[in-house]
Amino acid sequence: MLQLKQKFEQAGQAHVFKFFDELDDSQKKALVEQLEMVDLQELDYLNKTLVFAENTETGIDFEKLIPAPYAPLPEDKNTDTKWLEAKKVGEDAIKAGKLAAFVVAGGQGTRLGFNAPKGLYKVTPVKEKSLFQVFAEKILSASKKYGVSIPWIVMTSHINNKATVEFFEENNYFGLNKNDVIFFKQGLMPAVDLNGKIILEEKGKIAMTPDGHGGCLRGMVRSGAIAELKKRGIECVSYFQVDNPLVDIIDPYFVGFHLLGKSEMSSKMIAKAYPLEKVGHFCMLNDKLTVVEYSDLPNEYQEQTDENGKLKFIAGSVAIHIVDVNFIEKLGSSQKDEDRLPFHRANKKIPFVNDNGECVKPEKPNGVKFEMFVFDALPMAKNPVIIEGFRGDEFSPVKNAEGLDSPLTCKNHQKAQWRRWFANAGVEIEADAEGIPSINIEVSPMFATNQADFTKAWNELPSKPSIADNLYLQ
Ligand code: UD2
Repeated sequence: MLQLKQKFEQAGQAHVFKFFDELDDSQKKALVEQLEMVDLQELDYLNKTLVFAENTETGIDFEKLIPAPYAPLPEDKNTDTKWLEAKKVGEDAIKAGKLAAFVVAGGQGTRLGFNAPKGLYKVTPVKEKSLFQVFAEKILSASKKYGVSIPWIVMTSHINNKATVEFFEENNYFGLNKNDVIFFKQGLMPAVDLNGKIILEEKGKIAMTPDGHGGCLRGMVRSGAIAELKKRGIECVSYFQVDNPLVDIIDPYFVGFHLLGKSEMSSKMIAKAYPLEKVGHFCMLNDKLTVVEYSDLPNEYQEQTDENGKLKFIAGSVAIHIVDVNFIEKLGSSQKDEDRLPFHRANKKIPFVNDNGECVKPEKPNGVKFEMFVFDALPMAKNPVIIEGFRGDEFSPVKNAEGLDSPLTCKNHQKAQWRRWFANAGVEIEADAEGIPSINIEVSPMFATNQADFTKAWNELPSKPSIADNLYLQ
């Protein structure tokens, strides 16, 4: 205890003990446990580089950025030799049990205004399935198709872990084998005020916030998830975010490109829908693949066009990756700076106790939270591969309560996707100019998760349902 106090004093953080003598034994114990988790050296470094730094700009010379190369979608995936070869390689790896699914679901969904883990949000148009149910059924459907169990890693945070696990329990894991769903909590970082002092949230509690989705790398190592995957013979994971029900989780083409390219981390790019779309940009910087976040890239660069009038930085990063298990293990366990993800700062409103020991809820940002981003692993990856995905089949996130990227747009995009699949199978459903059908429809992942499988399943139906409002195919 004395040693701990000294350490915090030397680091200029002695104030965390300010109310220590007023605490009861269990509160004292809880605070000590929290403090023992803090890496003071790391915090000192972050204060120097991110909190006190005069220049908080990214340091990127935007003039040096060039668009990153990617494998563009061919006219027809099913006749293009390269894509067919990738599909075969991917399918073989999936059948051999080398792939696991991995969702990062530790975020707080503040923008959506939903007061529960985001994965519980009801997202489908007819059956109102939750995001977690959609993902579970996609994984279950693939594991039936390929005749293999596909483990699913779910990263939660200390805030939403309990509610997430309970939701899976209550729903019997949506038909998945309970042993194939592996939860782990992401790490925490102390939050500091604008002078770099750790914030006391209560007299006996410091403010700790989730360490960003990039925290998944060390989280997977520390929690033992990586060891479990290795034990099961898993070689790579299909990484996705909790807010995108359109994601094609088990995509053999993508797995195949990753393996054929001997890549440690691969990504899907989606052509940006409009110049200022809030996605990262795949760029090359000094020969390294880098994602430059929308908030870091000045508008003039986001809007730049080439001689044909096409957006120069068109490749949007939608947080869909295939990552090697060995690469995660290397980065997640390394003590070397060059192998570790950098932290970013985010200014936040963080409740605190004032000098009189009263709890205060600030009106404006009063503190700094430190986060890692998973895409910062790309410059460290060997042979990173990017392939193009078709937005209508891959990406429609639920981020905001209304407007762009909202529950409404997401439902419409799901329905438009299924209508396209129907049309391809020879069934026309009336739609507006954007392809959104006039009737409400839903296709369960258990029926099909892509166009080709849909046509097959539809043709095999012994009796076809009538095409009417609230049609549900399962
Ligand atoms: C992210 C990407 C953006 C683009 C977009 C696509 C960043 C900084 N930007 O933007 O480039 O790809 O997604 O939709 O990532 N999460 C955790 N733990 C955390 C923080 C987040 O698990 O501590 C999860 C969260 O649950 C969600 C995902 O990470 O699944 C994305 O988080 P976000 O909503 O903060 O990212 P966003 O929309 O700013």
